[in-house]
Parts: sequence; structure tokens; C-alpha cells
Amino acid sequence: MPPAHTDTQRLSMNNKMKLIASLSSPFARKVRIVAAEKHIEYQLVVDVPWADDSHVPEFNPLGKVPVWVLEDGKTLFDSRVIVEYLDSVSPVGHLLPKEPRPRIAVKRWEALTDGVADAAALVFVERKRPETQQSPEWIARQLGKVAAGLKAMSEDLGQQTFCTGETFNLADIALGCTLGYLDFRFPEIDWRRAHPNLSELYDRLMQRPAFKETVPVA
Ligand code: GSF
Repeated sequence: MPPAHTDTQRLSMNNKMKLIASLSSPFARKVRIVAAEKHIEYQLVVDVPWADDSHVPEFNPLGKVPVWVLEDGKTLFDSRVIVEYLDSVSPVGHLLPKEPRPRIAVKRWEALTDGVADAAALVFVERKRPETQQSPEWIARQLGKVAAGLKAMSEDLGQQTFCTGETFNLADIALGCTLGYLDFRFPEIDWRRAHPNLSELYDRLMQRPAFKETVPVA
């Protein structure tokens, strides 16, 4: 298990590619799964961006994980930029189609599923504030996006094996990370019962080692 937060000395000591990530982030999980599926080696540096002693702002001015650090020290963010880069640098198991229409269909899935994770993460953060400062309207608005997003995913998936048809790709990885995040932070959202087709796909995804090894932890 990696250390609880970034070790900057270790970061500067070798020129391996690195991923700065928290172990709960659905976006960081997406990057970890893509790297694993493509057999790309890197050093995982765990850093919780909410911690007072977080080093994330030194690598990403937005203070968010994931951040990918290239061999020359240059940084990439956010997760969509990172996964596109990783897919382009290794020929192993392409996760983004080359043709414009199928490619943009996968990116649309990623935008939808990431958007649901974004809305859910906003609710999680809002609920951590003192109760008197929380906005029930804001929480309801974000939960509405989660519900509408899940419905859209389920409709778009239909009876297909994977998000865009018969082939496993980045869309499925992004979807799996969002569903896993909902299970982790919002066990009360019963998306499995509401959307059995998402549940079936998620169970299939969870058989892949890259998914099993990256189940979110606090
Ligand atoms: C979202 C990253 C993000 O929200 C991406 O990489 O795809 N669009 C970006 N990261 C959260 C952690 S989590 O909810 O995954 C984060 O780092 N938040 C810290 C902050 O200060 O907002």
C-alpha cells in the first residue's frame, strides 16, 4: 500500500511516469484502469487533495487529482486528457476508436458518466460542511443530475454487451468507475434495482483484474 500522501523527495528522485491520485477518486480510478489495461507502468503517488498538507496544487493549479507526471516532469490533467494520452502512446488494446464518429460516441459516454461522478462528488463535499451551511436545494439539484444521468446511461446501454456495442472500451471504464463511486459513497442510491442492465454490465466489468484491484477505499 502506498504512503498516505505525496512524498515530494521521492517524486524528484526518479524519472518514472507518476500518477498522483487519491484512492477514492473515480477519475483517478479511470486512469489507473486505463494504464493497467494498456500495461503502462508508472509510480502511484497517493495524495488526498483535501488534506492541508496536500502537494497536489504544486502539480495542478486546480488542486485536483488525478495528475499524471511525465518522465520530463511535465504534468497532465484532467483525467480525460490523461486517458487520451495513455491510449495514444501504447498500441496495446486501443480504448478509443480512431474513426471520428465512434470515437466521439465513446467521449460522449465519458462526459456523461464523469458528469454523474462530478455531481455525486459535489453532494459528498456539500454534506461534509456543517449542517447549517448546507444547501438542500443544491444537494437536490445535484442528485437530480445523478438520477437523470443514470437513466440516460441505462437507456443508451439498452441490451448491448458494452456501452457502445460489442467492444469493451473507455466508455465502459468510465461507467464502471462512476457506478463504483456511487456504491462507495452513496450506498443508499439503489441504481442496481432501477437499472438492471447497468448492474449486469458492472458485474461483468468487476471480473477484470484492473477493476478488482482499484475498488475505491477511503
Ligand atoms: C475532476 C477531478 C476531481 O474532481 C477529472 O480529472 O476528470 N474533471 C476532473 N477530483 C476531485 C477528487 S474526486 O472527487 O475524484 C478533487 O481532486 N477535488 C479536490 C478539489 O479541491 O476540488
